[in-house]
Amino acid sequence: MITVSAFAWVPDFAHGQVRDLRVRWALEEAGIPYRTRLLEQGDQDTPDYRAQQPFGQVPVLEENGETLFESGAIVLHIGERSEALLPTDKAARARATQWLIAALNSIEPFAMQVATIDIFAQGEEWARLRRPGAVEFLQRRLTGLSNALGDKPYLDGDSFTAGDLMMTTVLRIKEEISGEFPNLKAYVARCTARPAFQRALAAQIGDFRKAA
Ligand SMILES: N[C@@H](CCC(=O)N[C@@H](CS)C(=O)NCC(=O)O)C(=O)O
Repeated sequence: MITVSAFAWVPDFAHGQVRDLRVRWALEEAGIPYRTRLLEQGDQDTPDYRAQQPFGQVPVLEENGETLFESGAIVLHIGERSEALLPTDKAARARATQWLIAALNSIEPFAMQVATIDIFAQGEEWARLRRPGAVEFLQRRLTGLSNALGDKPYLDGDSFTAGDLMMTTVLRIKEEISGEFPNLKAYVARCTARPAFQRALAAQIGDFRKAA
């Protein structure tokens, strides 16, 4: 059975944000069962775990003695087993991959700039000076995304893909900013209303409660 690494404890603000959620969601969409390996403080720095994830982060997916890290790579790997994530049509599959990478490469770094300021640098003078520019840059990227989505239900049209899964998790990082765009707000609501997302979220929160 597949094992996904996750943290036993994170601060409250990170509940529902930790990146194992992406993998749980993909597995739920694909209908593939999994269990979790909950890391206690310090586990991420053991040589065994570092051999699986060089940066000591979650998630790692483990199956039949093979391991994979990076949430994007893992979601694509799961997607190879499920049309619910990656369509079989080659061109549509490439477009789904394109949106997944756009989420990670063109939006997430800018959402993370704002999130990092808000979480780790609150009250610092440099953060007060930097935040408006970081927000403006994120809004510029979100304007491009909002225009590309238009009034379609999903990024590639009528069908949900791995690209939507990843984009949704990235838009949730600074939901109050992505929510300034009505179509992005509705898109996140549409994607997170999916039963697979709801199960994944409940499972992540449930693991934090169990470990508490
Ligand atoms: N690019 C990585 C990022 C993973 C990541 O940032 N994981 C965070 C939790 S959301 C983590 O493990 N942070 C602890 C650390 O960096 O030491 C991925 O998408 O898998």
